[in-house]
Amino acid sequence: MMQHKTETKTILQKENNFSEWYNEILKRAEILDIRYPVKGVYVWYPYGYKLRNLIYGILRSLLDKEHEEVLFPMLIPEKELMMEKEHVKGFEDEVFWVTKGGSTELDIPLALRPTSETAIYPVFKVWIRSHRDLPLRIYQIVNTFRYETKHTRPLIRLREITSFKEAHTAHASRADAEAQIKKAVALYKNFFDQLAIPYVITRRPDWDKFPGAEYSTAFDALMPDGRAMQIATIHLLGESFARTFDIVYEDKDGAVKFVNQTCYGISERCVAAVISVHGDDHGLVLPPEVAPIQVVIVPIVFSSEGKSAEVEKACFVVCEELKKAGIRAFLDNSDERPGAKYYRWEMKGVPLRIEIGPRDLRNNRCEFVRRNDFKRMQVPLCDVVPEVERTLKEINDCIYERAKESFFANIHKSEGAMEGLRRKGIVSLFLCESERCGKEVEERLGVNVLGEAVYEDEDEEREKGEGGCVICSKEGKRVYVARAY
Ligand code: P5A
Repeated sequence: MMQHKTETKTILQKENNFSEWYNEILKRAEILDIRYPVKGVYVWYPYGYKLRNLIYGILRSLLDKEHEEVLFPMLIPEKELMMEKEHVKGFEDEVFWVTKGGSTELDIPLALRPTSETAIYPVFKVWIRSHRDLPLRIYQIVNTFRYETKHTRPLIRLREITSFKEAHTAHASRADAEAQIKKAVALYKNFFDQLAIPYVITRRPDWDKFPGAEYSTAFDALMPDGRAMQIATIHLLGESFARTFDIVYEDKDGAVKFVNQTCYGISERCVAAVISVHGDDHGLVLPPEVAPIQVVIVPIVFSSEGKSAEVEKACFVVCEELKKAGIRAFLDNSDERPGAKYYRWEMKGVPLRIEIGPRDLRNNRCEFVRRNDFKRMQVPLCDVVPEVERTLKEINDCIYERAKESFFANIHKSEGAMEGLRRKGIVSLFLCESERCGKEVEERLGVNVLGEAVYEDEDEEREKGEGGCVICSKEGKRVYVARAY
């Protein structure tokens, strides 16, 4: 690990050293304990789990407007799992099986859900009777299991995904299902905007869509090492699962029709994105909205003076005022030296630190230190609450601006041939729709084809346009490619 000793702390270098930085931050900020003795399976620390819950709280509040939360079983009978052909093909190598109860072989092997289509849709069949039952929109946040054979990574490529948010919807018509796809895209945009995470939205190429889907739309964020990470996907399932599981409804005119379905998912990769995109050499940098502690108050007492009752009291009063205003404030009145406290709370990404010392107190003020840029400002004690509220908003804006700057600096447009294209970040180039050309680009550049950009908003800059495929020169469309996680 690259480390530089400074007076009070050890700094971790994020640039050019992302992988080590990431693992070290998970440990030092107490997000995830990676010492659990099963590959691809990890333990949430209390602090990490608080962060996870605040992030998922945003997701829940967005979903709850139009979806209802449910909880389906984790075990799926072999027969159900195997019913949808495309779906099985996509997942068969990734399924964990339960084959014994004690020492008895089970009659029917049970799969640990890799995702829950085949657990949920047989139940949709009995829940849905008439057009009045539609649209049906549910979601659950559960653990799912995938026997990943690629390199596993905490929060990013897991064998037990602990925080799999999956939404499943059923509609009367294809148009309704497509409208739901648009809503899901808007919902996810809103979610990642609140996390200050920039992304591209693409239509995945046909050979890379979700098994069983007609098409898949994906959100990709950019990690600090220039690799893209798929942070959300939205799938139009159409009638494929409905036909397999016989999910029908009686329409107004008495006709019996198949439902049209969508599903969309997010995992704890969204937590990985928050950590990776915003963090710096001092540790986590958390958007205030999801920071378990938004403000830490540190009394400044010099060792010669010992503890000062006045300073401690002032700190306590400030902390209580902040809590009363609904701000997650914490008073660190432990015996550690201020330097050690700064180090700890910087590592944990607390957006704002308030320092109060004897001299501040004589002047009826305190000092704010912003985590994102270490900017200091003096604030009258009587203005603390409104100034904290204002500063937290400002910090959020700064974090987001910085993230967007670095994101857009790493999106390149290529006009010409493939040569010299092996750059960091996301590159857009012209490609035809054939799998052969797509795979060749992937192989030659060592990238993944993310797909054609999807724009919901007409005002957004259009990357579309047509040009010759970089492989076969036939008519192609502009698609994004990137090395991917
Ligand atoms: C959509 C929800 C599905 O499973 N069924 C229900 C659909 N889609 S998906 O693309 O396969 O997964 C959804 C998102 O989950 C993340 N993800 C993972 N995260 C961590 N570890 C893994 N092994 C893993 N596999 C998938 C991705 O962000 C993906 O977009």
